[in-house]
Amino acid sequence: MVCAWYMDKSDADQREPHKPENLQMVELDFLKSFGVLYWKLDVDNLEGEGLLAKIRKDRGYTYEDTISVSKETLPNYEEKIKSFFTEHMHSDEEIRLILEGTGYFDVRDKADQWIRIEMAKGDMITLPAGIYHRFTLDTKNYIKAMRLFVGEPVWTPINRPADEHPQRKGYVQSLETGTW
Ligand code: KMT
Ligand code: NI
Repeated sequence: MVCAWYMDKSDADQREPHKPENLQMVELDFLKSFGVLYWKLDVDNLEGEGLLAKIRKDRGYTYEDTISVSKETLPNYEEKIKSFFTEHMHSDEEIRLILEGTGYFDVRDKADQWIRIEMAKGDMITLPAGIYHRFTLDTKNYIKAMRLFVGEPVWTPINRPADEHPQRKGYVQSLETGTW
């Protein structure tokens, strides 16, 4: 099962877990209450299992590629790592299925607190359009993920503050109705 927790506020390396002493874990249902969805997939038998095909169909994902984040494989590595960890949102969902390695997605809850989600092989997550979030490798410095998208992909991060952005406004509004 996926592990997620409220982060400490220490300024230690972003790649450390940032678990406070009074650790407060977060359940999947709680993540879902602000639009973050999670699935566990068998990545060694993706087509056989059928769950990815179902998710693609249900959610309209039509595009996919892979990204390998390591010093050796990612062009402009230092720059990318920095921009992944700069708090931002997107105009569309961010969808990632982890194929190899590990890393952390940090998302803001409704009270604007950071929750850290530990991602490893087989973990699939979608972050709704407009949610403030960021990503970091952990101290093992490697992750490979499938990126999915509805239509032609737009990966552009829109850094916080972006409260006037239409998708941000839409997200804040859907937090009140809470249907995902
Ligand atoms: C992103 O947009 O944050 C990324 O693609 C990070 C690497 S995928 C785990
Ligand atoms: Ni992002």
